[in-house]
Amino acid sequence: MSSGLAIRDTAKKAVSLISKHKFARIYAHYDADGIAGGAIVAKALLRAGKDFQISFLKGLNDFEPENDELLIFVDMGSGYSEKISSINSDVIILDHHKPDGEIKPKKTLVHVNPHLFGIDGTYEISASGVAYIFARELGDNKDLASIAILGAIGDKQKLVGLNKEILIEGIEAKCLEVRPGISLPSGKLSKSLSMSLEPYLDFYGKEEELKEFLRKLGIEDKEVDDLSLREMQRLGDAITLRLLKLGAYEGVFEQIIGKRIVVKNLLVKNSSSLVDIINSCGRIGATSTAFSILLGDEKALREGVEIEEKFKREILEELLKRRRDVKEGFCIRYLVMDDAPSTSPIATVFSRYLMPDKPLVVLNIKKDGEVKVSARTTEKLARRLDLAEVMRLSAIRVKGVGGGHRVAAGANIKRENIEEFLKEVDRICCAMLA
Ligand SMILES: [Mn+2]
Repeated sequence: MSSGLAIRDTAKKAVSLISKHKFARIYAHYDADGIAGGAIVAKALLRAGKDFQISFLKGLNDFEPENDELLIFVDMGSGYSEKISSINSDVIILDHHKPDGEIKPKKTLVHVNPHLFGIDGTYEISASGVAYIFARELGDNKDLASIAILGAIGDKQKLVGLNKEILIEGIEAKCLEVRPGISLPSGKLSKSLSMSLEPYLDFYGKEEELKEFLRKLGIEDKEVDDLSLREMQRLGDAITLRLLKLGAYEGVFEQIIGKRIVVKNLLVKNSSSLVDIINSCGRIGATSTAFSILLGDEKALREGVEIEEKFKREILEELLKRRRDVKEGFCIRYLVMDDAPSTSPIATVFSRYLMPDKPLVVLNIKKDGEVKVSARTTEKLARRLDLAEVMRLSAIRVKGVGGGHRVAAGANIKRENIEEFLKEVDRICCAMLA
C-alpha cells in the first residue's frame, strides 16, 4: 500500500500488542461492516495461532468490560472515549467512527482510526478495511480483502483511497473481481428489481409497474447474474431513468451503475447479495449466522438466505406504509415509529432514494421507552453538515448519547425527550446549513 503509512504503522503496534497475549476478546458492531471486520480479525487471529472469543454489539452504552485480557473493538469504540478510558485491560480499537474525545487508557491502547491520520473514514475506508490493514500486518492475509470490501459496500462507501488499494490487492490475490454491469442482488430479474434496497427502485408492491418496465426493457426475466453485457447496459439505462424519476440522490448512480463486484472466495459471489444477507442477519440479531457465513459455513448460508428474504420483505412493507408518516421540520424531515423491525435501512432508503434534499431523522420507540435514532443525509449535504455532531450535541441536550459519521449517525434517547431532541436537531441542522 502506498498511502496510509501512518495508519499502517499504528496497525503494526496493534500486532505487537497482540504478541503479548494468547487470547483476545473481540467486540464488533452488528452491521455488515462490523461483522465483516470481526470476521477478518477472527480469521487473522486463528491463522496467527491466537485464541479469541467474539461478540457482536449494537453499541457500548451498556457495555461492562471484562478485565485483565486483551479487548479488540471493531467498528466501535472511537465514539466512546469515556467508556474505553474506564477499561482496565489492553485495548485495540479498529474503527472509522468519529472519535468523540481523548481516550485516557488505564493500560496499553492502540487506536487505529483513519480520522486520527487525516484519512476520510466516511468514504475511503471502513472498519473492515481498518481490520484488513491490521490483518495484513499480522500475516499473509491478502485473501481477506474480499471481506474488507463487503464492509465498505455495507457502509455505502466509495472504492477510492485506501478502499481502492484494498480492492487492487484483492484483485491481485484473485479473491475479488470488478466486472462491468450493475450492482444488483442475485435472483430472477423481476424479483431482484422489486426486492432490492440498494438500489431501491420502488417496484415492491407495484406488480403492474414492474411488468411494464420489463416489457419496455425487452429483456426476458432471467437470472441477473446471467445477463449479457448488452442487456446489463440496457438495464442500466432504464434503472438510471427510474432513479431520476424517483428523485434519487445523484451520488447513488456511480455506486450502482457501471460495475459489479464479485467476491470470488466467499460463499456468495455477488457482493450485493452477500452484503444484504450479512446485514439482514445482523439486524435481526442472527450475528453468529452472519459471522459463520463469512467463515464459509454452508448451513449458516441457507439460514441467512431465509432471514434475508423475510427481513427485506418487512423493510419493504415498512417503506410503503411509512412514507406518508414522514413529517417536515424546518431543515430536516423526521419519522417516529413504534417498535419497528429496524430504523437504519428505512432511514437509508428514504434519504438516498425518495427524499434526499433534507437530512432525515428516524426515531424508533422501543417497548421499554428507549428511543433508537438513525439520522441520514447525502454526501452533498454532508459537505455543509455533520450528522455525527448533530446527533452528539442534540443527544447531550437530553442526556442521551449520539455520534457516528457525517452522513450516517445515530443516538439513543428517552421517549419523553423526543420533542426537545427533534427541535434541537432541527435547530443545529439549520445552523450548519445556513
Ligand atoms: Mn462501519
